[in-house]
Amino acid sequence: MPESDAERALLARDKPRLFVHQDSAVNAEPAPALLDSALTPVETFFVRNNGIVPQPGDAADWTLTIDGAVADARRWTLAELKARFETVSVTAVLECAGNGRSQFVPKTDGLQWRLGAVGCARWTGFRLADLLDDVGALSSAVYTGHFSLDHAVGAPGKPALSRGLPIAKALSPETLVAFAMNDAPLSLLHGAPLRIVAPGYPGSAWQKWLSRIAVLEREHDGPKMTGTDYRMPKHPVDPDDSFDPADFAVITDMPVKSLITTPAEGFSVPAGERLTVAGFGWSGHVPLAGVEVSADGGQSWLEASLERAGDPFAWRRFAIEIAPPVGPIVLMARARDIAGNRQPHDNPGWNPRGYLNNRIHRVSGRAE
Ligand SMILES: Nc1nc2c(c(=O)[nH]1)N[C@H]1C(S)=C(S)[C@@H](COP(=O)(O)O)O[C@H]1N2
Ligand SMILES: [Mo]
Repeated sequence: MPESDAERALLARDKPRLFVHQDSAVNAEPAPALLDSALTPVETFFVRNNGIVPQPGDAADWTLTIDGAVADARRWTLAELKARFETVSVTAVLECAGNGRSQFVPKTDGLQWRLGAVGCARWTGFRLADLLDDVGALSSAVYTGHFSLDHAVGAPGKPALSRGLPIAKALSPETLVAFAMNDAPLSLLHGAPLRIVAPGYPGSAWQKWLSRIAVLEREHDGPKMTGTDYRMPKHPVDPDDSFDPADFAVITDMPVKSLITTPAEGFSVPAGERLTVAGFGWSGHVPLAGVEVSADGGQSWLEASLERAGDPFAWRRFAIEIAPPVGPIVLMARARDIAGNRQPHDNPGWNPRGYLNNRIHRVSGRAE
C-alpha cells in the first residue's frame, strides 16, 4: 500500500477540486479561477509535500526545541508558546519556487506545476525573533536550520526537507512560527501544529511540522538546502551546460507576478458586452507597483485598478473592465514592482530546476 494513502484521503476530503500531480508524495494545485478571493480558502490552497506527512498526533503533545548557537536551549509545548509569546497575524502569499515550471522549454526535473502553486492566507503565530530572543541567539549566528517530522518517501527516519533562513530574515518581524491559517488551526496537510511563515521567500522556506530550530554559525545544509535545490544559477546557463553547484545561490526572494482569476480559461462573452478582467498581483520583498492588462495578445496594455496596499506581503486585487471585439480573445496580465522589474512576456532565464517562472499569464476565450 503506498505510504501516502492516508494523506491522499485527507486531500480528497479537504480539497476535492484540486488537480493532483502524479507523484509518490502528495502534491496538488487549483486552477487559477479557483483562486479568485483575497484570502485563499484552505479548500483551494495548493499542497506541496517532498515526503510523507507525519502521523496526526495530539497537538498538545507537540514540542518545539531551539538549540545550537544560543545562550539557553529551550523546548516548549504549543500551550507554553501561547502563554509566553505575543500572538501576531500576517497576511502573506505562499508560492512554490517551482510554480509555473511546466512552461519551461526544455522541460526540467521536478513536479510540472502549472500556475496554481500559490495562495494568500492570514497566518497567525509567534514572531520567530521573539523566540530567538528568549533563547539568547548568539551574535555569531548567521542562519537557522529547521527540522520536521515528515520523512522521505520509502525512507522512514530520513527527513524529507530541512531548510533554514539567513539570520536577518529569521529576525525580521514578518517571519513567524505559525499555528493558524485563515484563523483556524493549521490542517495536517499545511503543517500542523507549527510551521514557519517566511513572507517573500519561496514556499520551500516555509517549513511545515516544525519540531526543532538550530541556530547556526554557517549556512544550513539540510536535505533540499544544497546542490541546485531551491537555488538559481548566479549567471545565465544553457540547458547543454554542465552545472557546478558552486555557481548557484539560495533563492531568497520571489519575483513580481500576477494571475488572472476571472474570467476562466475558455470563457465566452456575448458580443457587445463588457467584460471584467481581474485577479491578483504580488511580489517578494520589493513592493508591487501596478498591473497592466492586454486584450489583444500583448500589443496594447491598459493600467488596471489596483486595490490599495494592505499587509506588505499580501497579494492585491487588480481589475479592469474592457469591451472585447467579437472573435477570439487572449487576455494577459503583467505586473511590475517599484524597482521597475516587470513580468516577462516569455519565459525568464531557463534554469536547470525550473524555478521562478513569472512569465505573464494568458487566458483565452471569445466574444460572440
Ligand atoms: N517539512 C516540510 N515542510 C515543507 C515542505 C516539505 O516537504 N516538508 N515543502 C515545502 C515547499 S517546497 C512548499 S512550496 C511549501 C508548501 O506549503 P503548503 O503545502 O502548505 O502549500 O511547504 C514547504 N514546507
Ligand atoms: Mo516549493
